[in-house]
Amino acid sequence: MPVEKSRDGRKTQTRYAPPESPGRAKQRAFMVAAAPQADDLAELRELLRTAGVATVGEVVQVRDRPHANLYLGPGKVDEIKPQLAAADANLVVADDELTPRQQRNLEAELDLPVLDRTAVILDIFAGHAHSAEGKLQVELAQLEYNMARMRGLWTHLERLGAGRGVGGIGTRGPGESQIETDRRLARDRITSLRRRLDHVRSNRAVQRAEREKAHLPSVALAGYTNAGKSTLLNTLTGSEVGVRDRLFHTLDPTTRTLRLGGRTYLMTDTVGFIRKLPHQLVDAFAATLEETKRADLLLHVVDASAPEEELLAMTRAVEDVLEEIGVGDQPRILVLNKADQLDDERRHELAFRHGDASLVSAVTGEGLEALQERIADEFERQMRDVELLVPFSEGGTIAELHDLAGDLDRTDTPEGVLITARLPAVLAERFDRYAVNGNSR
Ligand SMILES: Nc1nc2c(ncn2[C@@H]2O[C@H](COP(=O)(O)OP(=O)(O)OP(=O)(O)O)[C@@H](O)[C@H]2O)c(=O)[nH]1
Ligand SMILES: [Mg+2]
Repeated sequence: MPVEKSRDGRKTQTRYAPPESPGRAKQRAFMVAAAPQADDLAELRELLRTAGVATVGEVVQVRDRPHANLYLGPGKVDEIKPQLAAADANLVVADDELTPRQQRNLEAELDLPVLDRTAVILDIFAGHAHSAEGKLQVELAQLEYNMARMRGLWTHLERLGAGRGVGGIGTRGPGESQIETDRRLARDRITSLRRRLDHVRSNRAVQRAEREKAHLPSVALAGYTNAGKSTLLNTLTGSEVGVRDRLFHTLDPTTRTLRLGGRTYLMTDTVGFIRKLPHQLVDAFAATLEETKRADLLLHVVDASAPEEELLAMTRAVEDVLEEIGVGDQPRILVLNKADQLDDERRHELAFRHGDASLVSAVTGEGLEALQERIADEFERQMRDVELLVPFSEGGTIAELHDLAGDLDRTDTPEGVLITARLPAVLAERFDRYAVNGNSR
């Protein structure tokens, strides 16, 4: 074994691996996909880039559905072997979630580690989770993903054991019992994670209940990952939420206050969506997306610099998940972001195809004033005129009304403060007990 001296004088041993040549990525992934139509795998490349993996080649096999045992057809698998060698790939990544069997067989055939899209996404989430809840959610999703694979490994070993006579009457193969133990440990861990998540969530429910007591009208930003949701939140509310040209930068919902026309709103930034979102994550993040469900108004943010077909696919992917998690039919505004990236022709096309959308740029500020007016209008449409008599002792209520109504008329009378204002209908009910002669609508 060669012994080298490192620069600080300590001796280091290098095992097998030759010294890395500078600038050469450690993980060199070759991307494969079995898809009904040709695809350029740009999104998988972005996912890998976000995960810190270089891509050195790609093959898409057009077929109705993936091969049950191998994902790609056997002929295709033979065909790519020399390509993998030529590209010097040390990792193969499939653009779909593989069954444990597909993964195992493909690894055996290609003699390289094989990962799938779900594993890449889970890895990114694991790297980006900061809050206690986010970390628990990601660990839970990872365990559930691994459990399925362990089960595959387990039946695999069982078969090996049976075939080779490992074990014997009444005994279990050592591999098998180890995996049984691992599975039991994983199950215990899943139970404990679920319990802790419940606890964290009930805390968040308390916070939310408090916010709801304040009854500020709320707006949620939802949309595909990298669409510019956080940037928009920052520009509109003057905050500094993290923004990066990476997928799934935001995992935890962040709420800020937004002032529009003298009124206060709450605006929440949420986790981004992606096509073929691993179902483990949909489950894990359903509670986080609860914020989206509870918002009075939804801004669906789309990256308008994408080609039309991709834009439609991204929009659909988001709508599908929203539907899946049971987001009802609360009012939404489609926000086409990154307008600064568009030429005149594309602007016209967008105006023609998505006439009711707001075209904005969170970076240059273009269109934001109009968007703010639209937000205010949405709430205005559901406004009620109220006339209230609030006792002097209830200063808090008066302050709250100022916040909610922006402009209001107040007259001091011997019985208290007489207030006339326009309030969002959902909030107006709260003040019914102060109503003078019933509130007019
Ligand atoms: N040119 C341009 N770039 C933008 C605009 N808005 C956002 N970006 C860029 O798009 C990238 C993603 O922005 P984010 O705000 O992090 O996107 P996000 O939707 O929050 O993404 P996730 O949190 O990953 O889901 C960043 O590099 C931003 O600078 C825009 O209006 N114009
Ligand atoms: Mg974000």
